[in-house]
Amino acid sequence: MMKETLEKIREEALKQIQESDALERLNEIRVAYLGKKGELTSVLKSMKDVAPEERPKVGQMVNDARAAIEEKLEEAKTALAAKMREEQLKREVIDVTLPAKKMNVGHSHPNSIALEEVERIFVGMGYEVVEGPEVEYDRYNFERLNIPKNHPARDEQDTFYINDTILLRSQTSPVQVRTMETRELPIRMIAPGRVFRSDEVDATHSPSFHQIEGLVIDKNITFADLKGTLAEFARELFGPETKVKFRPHHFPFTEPSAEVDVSCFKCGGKGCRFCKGSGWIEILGCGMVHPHVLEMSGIDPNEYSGFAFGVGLERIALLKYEIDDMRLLYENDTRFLKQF
Ligand code: 2NL
Repeated sequence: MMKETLEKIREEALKQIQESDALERLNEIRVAYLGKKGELTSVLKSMKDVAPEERPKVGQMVNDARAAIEEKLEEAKTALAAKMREEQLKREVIDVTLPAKKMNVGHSHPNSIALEEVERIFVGMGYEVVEGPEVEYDRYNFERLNIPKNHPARDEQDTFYINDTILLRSQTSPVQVRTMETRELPIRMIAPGRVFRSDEVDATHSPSFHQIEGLVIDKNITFADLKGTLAEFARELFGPETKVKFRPHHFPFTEPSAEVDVSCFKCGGKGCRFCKGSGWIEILGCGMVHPHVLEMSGIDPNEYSGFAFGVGLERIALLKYEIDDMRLLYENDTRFLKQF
């Protein structure tokens, strides 16, 4: 009778252990069978109903059952822990063959490289690099440069106005005007910086781009000085064989004025796809500073004369690095930038 009961308890316990799939469940089974109020313990408690001569035998059977259940519990626990560990390792698998993330250290922008080159050339000729505000008075941006009210360049369609008198500079000339107004003469300076025009974005236009203007003012400065300076600049920037060509032009702030072409540095002037067959590439505008412009900044045009020029930084960067779309300069994609 007792033996059958024990057999049943033992079988039932082992079966439950076999079927359990969690450590918590194994613990519940331990308590249910081996705990203070567990089934095996209650069998021991009912020993008083067993004949005395039978007691050692029954006691032995209870101990055997307990040992068997404990052993199975231990086995199941070890097996379950191993299984859980294996599943965890599968879940957290690391693919050591994946390429490592590269350190991205950035790169100088083509504009910056081109600007440093231009600055190096002019600093080498004794020029100062001067900077000034990007938000300007229309007085400095237009009036003082001989661009009167009603001039088409002042159109709200082309210039970003903050209010009636303040705007985003459309050129860096106001930096030169401020310098003429405050500094001792002579002046030899370049003014690089960001400028703004109300243009739609396309391959050659942007509402915000960069310009480098140059200004020299001294006694006896002539157009010959301008030609010599820009010819040397072109040779240093595009190579020693580079020729320059001055075409008459009009700017309100210079007289006479010219646009400057350089011989194509790709084909040497024979004509190619790059210079659209002409052999020449336009790079800048220049001229002798208008006497009225000097006067408005307090410089006597009978005593002093000067030349000035303006060049687009993006234009130089696009040409020099053979980039065919200006928009690439503003995306800051390092795959593009690191090519220069
Ligand atoms: C162009 C033309 C030019 C100037 C800018 C200038 C500045 C002062 C006085 C006189 Cl303070 N002139 N600047 C002169 C001629 C041309 O720029 O096509 N730029 C992209």
